[in-house]
Amino acid sequence: MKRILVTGGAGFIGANFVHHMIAHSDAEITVLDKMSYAANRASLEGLDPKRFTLVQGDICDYVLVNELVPQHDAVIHFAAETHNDNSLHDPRIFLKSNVMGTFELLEAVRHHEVRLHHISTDEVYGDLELDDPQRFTETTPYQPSSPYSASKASSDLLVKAWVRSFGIEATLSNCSNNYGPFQHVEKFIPRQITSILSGLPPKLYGNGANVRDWIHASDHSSAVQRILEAGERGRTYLIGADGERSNREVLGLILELMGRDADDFEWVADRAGHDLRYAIDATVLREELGWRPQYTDLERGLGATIDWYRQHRSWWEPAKARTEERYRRQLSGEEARMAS
Ligand code: NAD
Ligand code: TDX
Repeated sequence: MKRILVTGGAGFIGANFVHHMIAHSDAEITVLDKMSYAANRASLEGLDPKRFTLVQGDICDYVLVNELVPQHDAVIHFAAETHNDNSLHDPRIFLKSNVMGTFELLEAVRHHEVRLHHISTDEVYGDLELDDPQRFTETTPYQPSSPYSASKASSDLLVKAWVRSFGIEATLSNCSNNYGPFQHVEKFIPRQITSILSGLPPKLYGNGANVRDWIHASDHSSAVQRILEAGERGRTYLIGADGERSNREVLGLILELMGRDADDFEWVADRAGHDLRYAIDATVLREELGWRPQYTDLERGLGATIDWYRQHRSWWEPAKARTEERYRRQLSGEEARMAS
């Protein structure tokens, strides 16, 4: 697989994947990214121009998509609106990019007979009780909670329908919560790290008991590469690294690693419809495709991530004030709604 089109490659996981593939394959990569607020050109700086091109454009653009797709051997589809809090305040763009954008790509890979790998999330399965011994598997029924996860579930179902009805050459993966370099400051871990670096208090939603199953973005990349090499057409693979921790525990680790007191944060109002717990069983990927995660020590991974944000202030500082202002607006909108 020589020529790869990576949608959303200027975002967090897409950029990590591009760096991974440049280092661990001989693929030539084109990134198609509309450069939304979540994208950052600096995440792709320094890549060899013989092997890497960035095209600014929208996956909903039929003409552009049909020009680019046939020039490639595979499309790896990361592009999406990805933040749950935003989806609660302005869901329209989530349906447009995540559902209609995926539809445009599906039609293009069908007509041009190009392989597709669709990137999705464990959030399509809804949530688990804290004491549930079950984890999500490839056969767990879909039960999304938020506009974001419903839009991702919709896109997954479109991919499955295009496999069955049109025989497209596609695979899917649903991954747990990622962390690592290049993650936008709106997301939980970078928000807390960059708040501490900016002299602002970290903010914990609800009672902090919600559990997320953390995986380093590099492990997500190696899993996707393995699926590209050996995944079976039409199959879904779950990606996770057994990293379940409560939000309170993760924040506690960040505070400790950054030399702060354990209670040096603020409790804030809970997210509407907040999923309680996600947990992935990645047995199929491990046993059938022989994939193993490498970065499973969360404390070490968080330490390295904190160092990265310390050393890359110019990467995140322009977005920080804007993001905190957006959170303030969302909160006051929520308060006004609840008062009326
Ligand atoms: P991100 O928000 O950091 O990046 C998304 C990228 O997609 C941005 O660069 C944005 O500009 C681009 N994009 C959005 N709409 C587009 C459009 N219409 N046309 C072209 N480009 C567009 O997201 P991320 O965290 O890197 O997530 C990438 C993918 O992985 C998403 O599909 C997401 O659902 C999935 N995922 C994320 C996580 C996680 O923990 N972040 C976990 C599992 C799955
Ligand atoms: O300031 C915060 N305080 C807080 O307690 C923020 C931003 C979040 N939280 C909580 C909410 C969640 O329980 O932290 C947890 C993680 O929140 P997010 O980073 O917003 O991630 P989540 O909602 O779990 O979704 C993420 O993982 C699955 C990605 O954003 C999705 O794109 C992916 O599909």
